[in-house]
Formats: sequence, C-alpha cells, structure tokens
Amino acid sequence: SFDGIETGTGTGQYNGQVTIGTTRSGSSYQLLDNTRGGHRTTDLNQGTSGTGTLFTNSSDTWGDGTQSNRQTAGVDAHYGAQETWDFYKQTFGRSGIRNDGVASSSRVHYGDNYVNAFWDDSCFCMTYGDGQGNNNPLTALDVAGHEMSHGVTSATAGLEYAGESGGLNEATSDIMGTGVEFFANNPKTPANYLIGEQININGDGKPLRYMDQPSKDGTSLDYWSADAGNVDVHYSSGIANHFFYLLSEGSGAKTINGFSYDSPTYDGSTLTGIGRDKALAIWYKALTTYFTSTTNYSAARQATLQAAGDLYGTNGSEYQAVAATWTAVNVN
Ligand code: ASN
Ligand code: ZN
Repeated sequence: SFDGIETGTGTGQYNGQVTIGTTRSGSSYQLLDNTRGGHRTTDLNQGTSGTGTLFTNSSDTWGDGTQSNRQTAGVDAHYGAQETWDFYKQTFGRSGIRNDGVASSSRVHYGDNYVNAFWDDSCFCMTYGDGQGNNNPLTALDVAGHEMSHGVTSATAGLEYAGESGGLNEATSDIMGTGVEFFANNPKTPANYLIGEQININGDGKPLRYMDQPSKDGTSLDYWSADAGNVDVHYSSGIANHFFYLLSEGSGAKTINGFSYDSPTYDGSTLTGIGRDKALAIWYKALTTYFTSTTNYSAARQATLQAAGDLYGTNGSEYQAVAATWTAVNVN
C-alpha cells in the first residue's frame, strides 16, 4: 500500500488485543493516528522531559501484552487516546480536547517507578509513568479518559483545581473516564463505576476510587459537608462521583457487568436512576455551558438542573431526578 493511514493491531497489558490507528511511512509503521487529529504516542525511555521518540515498527503489529515489550504501554496509551477521542466525538460531537479537531499526544515510560499519570495543558500532552516496579504502567483506559478529561475541563469550565471547584474538576475526570470505559466496551476492560481498578496503585489489588460509595476508599466524601472545600480534590470529588452514580443507576445494591455496588443516600431516600447516557449528557452540558472556574457544589446543583431542563424539560422526570439526587448527597 501507499504511505498513509493504516489500521494496526496491538496487544496492550490492560486492553488486550485492539485495533489502533497507525501510519505507514515507507517500510515502517508509526503510532500516529491521522484519523483522530494526528494523535501520536512516544517513548520517553524513562526520561522526564521532551517529546520522546515516536513509536515505529517494521510491521503494523504492536506490543505483546507484557511490560517488558516497550510497545505494550504505547498500545494501551494510544488506544486510550483513540477511545477518548471517539467517546467525545460520538457522544457529544466534540472534536478533540479543545473541540478544534487537533489531537493531543501521549508519552509513556516516564521516569523510574513513577506511580502517576498526568495531563499537561502546556504541551497539550498526556504522560504515563510505569508504576511500582516499572511493572504497573498507569495506562489503563479509565485513567487515560480521566487525565485527558482534565484537558476538556481546562478548555471549557476551567474549574480551579482547589476547594470545591477542584473536587468538581476531579469528579468530571472520573465521570468522563467512566464514560470512556463504557463507550469502549472492551472485554478485557469490563466497564464499571470504579476508578483505577486495573493498575493496582496501592499494591493491594483494590481500585483507587469507588463512585457508588466513595468512602469505601477510606477517605473520600460520600456527602457534602462543610469540610468539602478543605479536603484534597481527589476526596471532595466523591460527592459528585456519588451524585453521578446515583443519577445513573439509583440507590441500593446492584450488580452491573459483573461488578457489585451498594449506594447509600444521605436522606434515606430511594432513588431510581435515569441511566448513564442521560447522566453523562447532563454533566457534559453543565460543564460546557454553565460551570465556571469558581463553581462550587451548590452552584453545580443549579447548573446541572439548568442543563437537565435544557435537554429534557423542566417538567421532566430527569429534572426531578437531578434535584432529588443532589439532595441525596446533601447538596441543597
Ligand atoms: N493523576 C492525577 C490526577 O489526575 C494527577 C494530578 O495530580 N493532577 O488527579
Ligand atoms: Zn485528576
């Protein structure tokens, strides 16, 4: 074939065998996806700066599912960016993180034993460490969707990363990262309302966060309290994560996709969910239309009610559900 757009096959550590957008250049292939804004994935080779080296290969088959193959983390990162792009495009009509058709880039193998992943607006790029023992890379699908959604929040509401607005910023990333996971419907990454369940970040095999009952992590808030503006943003996010779970699925015990949940309410109310698709639509509309840099929980209640009214009418069951669900996490 001629130089240009190809569809490769990769084997990731988390996502298993996946098809990925690649490019052929002469006799070589690249992790460069020109069907999605020109997203490229590079190898930092344990460095901590620069753009890294574009992954290239003599064939269009990438990685082998083991971390010792340097391409494997590249496959999961490239796929994560691809599914995040497709999720935003197909769900909300959003063309890339800034809605300008331009892709971010992804860098893997950052540093040594680096147990984090992060979005950076200044390079418009994603970065993934290799995790503890350089053997648990942070390249899981919900993590990818979480981190790139920080870019979307930055390009839209611009929620300040501190206090209650910071909790809403973090929750937006967990909500959209979860949206990406359900959208991708990958059998090796069965979708759920847990965050980071594949990366073993604490070495105990447990997820990093639980949206049905955030306090299961030992620290996150299930309900709004006067503390919400003072705790780390990764814990105050629990209030909105819990809101999103309850709005989607309702209260009480439930098993979805093989994952068991039990979601309580502050006021003892019993809630019926409106479904994840509507909950996502309401959150995205609020994020991109009504949230500002200083939106707090009380303002988020108003903003999501406005969004629900715009989408489904103020007399609809969705509008009532948004109100009842915020009350159920003690946001009034
Ligand atoms: N992984 C972290 C997060 O997205 C990176 C950070 O500290 N912002 O929350
Ligand atoms: Zn985050």
